[in-house]
Parts: sequence; C-alpha cells; structure tokens
Amino acid sequence: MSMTLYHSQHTRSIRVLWLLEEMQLPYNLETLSLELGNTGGKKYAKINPLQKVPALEIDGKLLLESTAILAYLTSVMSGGDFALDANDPNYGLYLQWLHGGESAFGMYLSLYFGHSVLLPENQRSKLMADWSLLNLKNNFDQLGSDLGSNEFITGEKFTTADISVGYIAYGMSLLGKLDEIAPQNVINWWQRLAERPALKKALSF
Ligand SMILES: N[C@@H](CCC(=O)N[C@@H](CS)C(=O)NCC(=O)O)C(=O)O
Repeated sequence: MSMTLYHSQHTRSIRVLWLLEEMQLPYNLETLSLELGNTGGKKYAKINPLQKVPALEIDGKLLLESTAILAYLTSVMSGGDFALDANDPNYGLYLQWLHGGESAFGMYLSLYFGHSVLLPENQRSKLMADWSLLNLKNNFDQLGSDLGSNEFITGEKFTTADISVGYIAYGMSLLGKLDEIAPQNVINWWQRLAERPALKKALSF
C-alpha cells in the first residue's frame, strides 16, 4: 500500500501525521504552505479541488477529513491499536471525542484563530473571538469532566480520540491560551501527550 499525506505546518494534518508516526507506517509527505483559498496552488487543486489539508492519497484514492482519516487508518491498518472496540464500555466516549475534536471544537478553533491572529486587525470581530473562546473553554470543561483522573480520554489506552482533541490543545497552546481556558487535568493530559515521540516528530515537519 502506498500513502501520500498532504500536510501544512500547524494544521489539522498534524492529526494524521501523528497517527502515522504512532503506527510506524511508511508514507510520503508532501508539505504545502498554507495559503487561505489557494493552498498548494493549481498543482494541488488538481489533486484536491478543496485545496485543504489534510488529504491522504492511498493507492491513488484520495481521502479527506482528518478525523475520518484517523478512523480509516485504525480500522483498516492498526489491528485494534489506537481505537476502542464497539463492545468496550467506553466506545461511546471514544466516538464522542474522536468526532468532537472536529465537530465540537474545530469550528471554534478556526474562528478564534481567525479573529485573534489571522485576519487583518480591521477585519477582526471581538465578539466572534470572545464567543469562540467561550465555546472552546466550555468544551475543554466537558473534556475535563470526562477525563477525570484518567491518563487518556477513555482510560488507560491512548486512542485517536486523544489525537483528535490533542490537536486542539496544541493549537490553543500555540496561541498561548490553553492554560487560561482549560482545567488543570486537561493541561496535564496535554503535557503528557506533548512528550510522545510520535507527536514530536509530527511537529518537526
Ligand atoms: N474538517 C476538515 C478541515 C480541513 C481544513 O479546514 N484545513 C485547513 C487547515 S487546518 C485548511 O486547509 N485551510 C486552507 C483554506 O481554508 O484555504 C478536516 O478536519 O480535515
């Protein structure tokens, strides 16, 4: 099987890169510079007309959506590692945060990033920045209550739920806001994840 990951630094493609490194799978990496609306230029538009990252080409077929790619890789390639089984008592929680990393958190991370850093100052909305930060905080509180004193989101096993939401913690720590809005057990969980060699390697590209 041949795999090519289209990736840009600091973006959601880190989720896929991180899992590929955890799984120690061989892959080719195409690093693109992020340019809103035109990432990868015309050449990449021919591969992925949405011009977003990540995209994973597997034996000539293109797969989009970072959390779907995580689910694909664990169900097709990992033999049960990095995922929970449907008969695990925490399977629901696992799915909730695997998807929630994008569906609960993702939009607010993008809005907060846009309205605090990315947009020209005269186009930023304080209301939008404050509202997205509040939603990020509420989601981290919910995560904290599910995490409790567990090592990982679903207990003792590291899964793609940790990768999915771990990317959001990475983004907020990069923006210098994680310590301000996340409860202490979430901060501690993120610090444990940040020590994983696979994540360190993914962040080095
Ligand atoms: N829901 C998608 C979001 C993909 C996405 O929006 N990626 C951003 C980087 S984090 C991107 O490529 N943006 C470029 C653009 O919007 O022009 C996923 O999780 O893969």
